[in-house]
Amino acid sequence: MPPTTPMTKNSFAVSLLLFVALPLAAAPRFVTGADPAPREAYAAEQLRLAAAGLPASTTIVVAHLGDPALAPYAAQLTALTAAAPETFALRRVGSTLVVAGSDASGVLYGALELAKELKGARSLPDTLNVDDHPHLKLRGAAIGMQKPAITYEGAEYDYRYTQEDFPFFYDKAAWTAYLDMLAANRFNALYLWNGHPFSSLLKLPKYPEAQELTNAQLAQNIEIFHWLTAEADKRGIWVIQGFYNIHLSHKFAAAHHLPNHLSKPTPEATAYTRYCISEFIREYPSVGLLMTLGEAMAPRYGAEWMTNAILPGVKDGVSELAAQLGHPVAEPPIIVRRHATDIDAVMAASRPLYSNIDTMFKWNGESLTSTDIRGEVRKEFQELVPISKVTIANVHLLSNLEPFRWGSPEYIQKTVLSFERIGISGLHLYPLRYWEWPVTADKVTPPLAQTDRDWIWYEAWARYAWNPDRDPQAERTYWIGRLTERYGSREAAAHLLDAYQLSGPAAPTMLARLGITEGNRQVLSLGMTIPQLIDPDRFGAIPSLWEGDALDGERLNEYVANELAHKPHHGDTAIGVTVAAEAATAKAAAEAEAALATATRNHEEAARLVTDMQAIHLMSAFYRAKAAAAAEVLLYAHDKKIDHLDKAEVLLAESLESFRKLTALTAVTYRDAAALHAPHRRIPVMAEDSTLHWTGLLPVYEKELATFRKRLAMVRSGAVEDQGNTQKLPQAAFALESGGETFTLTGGAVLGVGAKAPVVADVPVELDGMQGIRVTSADRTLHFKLTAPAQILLALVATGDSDRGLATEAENWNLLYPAAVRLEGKSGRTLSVWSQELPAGPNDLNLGKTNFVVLGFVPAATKLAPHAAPVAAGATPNLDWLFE
Ligand code: ADA
Repeated sequence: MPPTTPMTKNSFAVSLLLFVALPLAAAPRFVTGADPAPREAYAAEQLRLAAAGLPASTTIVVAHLGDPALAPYAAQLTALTAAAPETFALRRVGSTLVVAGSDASGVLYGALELAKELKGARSLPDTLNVDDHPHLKLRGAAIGMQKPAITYEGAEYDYRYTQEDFPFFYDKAAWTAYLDMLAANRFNALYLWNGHPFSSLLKLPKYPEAQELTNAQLAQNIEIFHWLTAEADKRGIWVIQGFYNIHLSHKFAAAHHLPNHLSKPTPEATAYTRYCISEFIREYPSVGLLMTLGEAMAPRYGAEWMTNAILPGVKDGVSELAAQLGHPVAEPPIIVRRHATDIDAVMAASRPLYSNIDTMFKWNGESLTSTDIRGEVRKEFQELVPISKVTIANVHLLSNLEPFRWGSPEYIQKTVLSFERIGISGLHLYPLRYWEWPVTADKVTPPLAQTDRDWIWYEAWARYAWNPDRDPQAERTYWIGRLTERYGSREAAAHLLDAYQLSGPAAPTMLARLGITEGNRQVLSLGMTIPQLIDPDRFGAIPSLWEGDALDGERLNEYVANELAHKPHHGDTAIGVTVAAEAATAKAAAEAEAALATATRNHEEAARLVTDMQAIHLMSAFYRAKAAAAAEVLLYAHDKKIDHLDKAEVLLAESLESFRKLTALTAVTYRDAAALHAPHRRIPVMAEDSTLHWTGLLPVYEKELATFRKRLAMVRSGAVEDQGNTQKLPQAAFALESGGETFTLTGGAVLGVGAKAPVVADVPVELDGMQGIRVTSADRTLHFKLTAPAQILLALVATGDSDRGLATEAENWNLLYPAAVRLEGKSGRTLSVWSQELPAGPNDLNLGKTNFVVLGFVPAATKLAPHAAPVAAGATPNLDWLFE
């Protein structure tokens, strides 16, 4: 409340005047429901402000179905039914405006809609006859209570809620503006992500040793979280707190001599987590819970953990709450992610015990790559639909869109239409720069707010989550209207809309056809090296990246194979998408430039849109030339004709020029390329302070071209060197206890059981003769003992999604020897070797559904240098030496 100031004689006179001029007492009469929920009261208040100018004879009725206030209008409201949540109807009946909701949220949306319509109008609308309802049930935005770097005792995702780490969490004015924005866009959920939020939000009296914050900080957090959830509730927004499993309070872990993260349940961790959850439900009954059952916990423990820790915790909380309130309490919905767990087992075990479970799955991984999905990813979504109350598509991380402005309404509309076709009924939307909420990476002081810069990102997703079935022509008019409000002229608005739409598909299509991963291991805008383009598999390419894309097409290797075989190309090819992206983004940049000349408002932001469009264009030009260069290198590998390398040299130089321009531009416009600065970001190079900006990559690409020129000279002179080690690796002792059988890794070795088990054709010298373990147990679990800490060497033997399993679920595996073990068979398929350090003593290895084979163990101290294997006949040739 603003402080009241004593009234002087003069100010009294002024206010009297105002009173006369603005007949406040004569504002419309409001009739609200008998017992309005907080969101109905909030809505009525917004409407009261917007309707203040209407004639005093107006009556405005605001109520939900079943309330006597609506009884006189029953005949006009026959279509409204309580069975359709969040629905509203707006009517004019004589001099009465009726806002009727199927429930409190319906009232909220109806009142906000009418407020928008009236916008201070002085007369009643001639007619008012609106019926509307949402298509997607859950429409949520996410915020990370996480930071660009891992800062808390090396534990991924764990951050304490403190003023130092998350100043925005304590800023009530900023929250209010954000929540108003969400409500205006009809978002009805807000997700907060964190590893272990419980010790930041709860007192946990049973485990005083778990407390991680000062009493004062904890008290402030509890106060602010209650405030936030109540303010959100007023706006129809359900706050949902996310957590990972099994993550413990670090203080609890230390007191109990446990690691901060556990890969399997223990009785202590189960009791502690169960208690945290029950306390959370009791303290914050209206807040939801979103759980990631992996990544720390092995996928196979998901069901056990749900039934022993999570669900009992929820039920304890509900019964304690019921006892406290003296009446039964409904079981709240909980949300389980499909990520890094065996979701079928989890749901099969959980559903008989708890019916209110929603599920969530990543739409295109951690990037935006397509408006629809097919293959395995589609199937995985479809399997969730019948077993979930609500199936939520998680539009996660957007690693390929960072750091530029992105907001193609057309692209988003198509995507939500695909959601509907699949049966997905929830949207979970990440911000474009997740790891550094709430600011953008633009070099602007003070920093820009994401909600402001990326307004169209939020508005478009929300608009189509509410209703994607809208006429494209009408949509164009709508967005031009919105952009006109921002930039002052319709002409500028039309150009800007075209710029957004034209630039939209560039990053999605290029990543799907050229990239390594849809995960945040890769930052598309920083480019890729030639070895990454010609042999993405060696860098851990994830099949779901292109298999999840609904569009048929060819990756670069397939494109080249078809060229060589003189076969026709099909769909979106690696070369085709880059050519299209370069052309479309050139137009996008021209459109944005034209807008700048005609914008009459927000010039500075319009100018930043221009430089973003230019940057996306330069990035596309870089990829166009570089993909073409890579294709020439692959053709050379096949026919050894040097003119391919000559062409590659020209194209590579061209791509470097585009990158140089991109660097010069972004040196002025951006602080960095992507907000994740942790070292598991590896493509194009590992994230370090020096490689976060284009300026750090330019030398990499300059060196690449310089090296290539030197090697090209060698090729021309006929001196070509070979690659590969000749030293055998030392072995570490292990005792296999159960789950598999040992074998010697060498040509002819069988890597699994059964007739279809893969057979080794040849292995690099350093691995030849190692003692490995092939898995024989049905649940694919190995138990073994190590006498000393060792590095385990492992390969994935399944086809299809196997590599994806490792790359997305276990960041602690390192790709050691890409494409090193060649298998027998026509395809000449090669397996990559992955490594990880394991402690001495008993070990337990299980990768869920992923088929693997242990190739051997080497002492922990052995220095393992990742390198590509020598070219084996039939395998994808390794041409790194041309560039490195
Ligand atoms: C990957 C990603 C993480 C996080 C995680 C998840 O491991 O690298 O940043 O997004 O997935 O929870 O889905």
